[in-house]
Amino acid sequence: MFKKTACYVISVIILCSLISFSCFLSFAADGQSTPIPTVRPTLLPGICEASIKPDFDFANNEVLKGFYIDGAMNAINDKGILFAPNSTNGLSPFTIHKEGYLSRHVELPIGKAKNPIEMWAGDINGDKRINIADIILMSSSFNMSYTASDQNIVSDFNKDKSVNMADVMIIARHFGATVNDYPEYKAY
Ligand SMILES: [Ca+2]
Ligand SMILES: [Ca+2]
Repeated sequence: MFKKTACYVISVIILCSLISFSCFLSFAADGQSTPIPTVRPTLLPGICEASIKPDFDFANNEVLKGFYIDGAMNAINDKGILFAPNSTNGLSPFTIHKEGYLSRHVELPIGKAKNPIEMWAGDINGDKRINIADIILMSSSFNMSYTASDQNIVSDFNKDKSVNMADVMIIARHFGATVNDYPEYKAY
């Protein structure tokens, strides 16, 4: 009788242990499968950040200076970093300008953009296209060199203090293009 009772008690203990262990495993499994909250772009106003640079190779970081957006002249610093408030719909349309460059319209999501915004040099007269009129303007300063650090010759795209064939090659990259020829900007 005693043995039978003992066996019963031991069986109950083992059974309870198995049930407890099973519950623990179930809980642990549930814990693992609980989806991690996804960080989603908020639709509230925020800050967007992106780097802006010419699409040609350059050695002088002076070329990164002078970009600006409408209504926020200081939103882009001298290193070409745009840091600006976003609108309420999650995307902010900006038009980026710089003297001598084709203006570019972009929409930026909130947060730090991965891809730089590339700008095309060559629109010297600012008429939203790169054509022969810009070449004629460039010819007026062709073969011109200068030394003054504060002098800004628009046709000197690579800022090597001289307007020469290197700048002609830069303007030739997108000769014939208008502001509508930029590809859609992908931030990521
Ligand atoms: Ca032009
Ligand atoms: Ca140059």
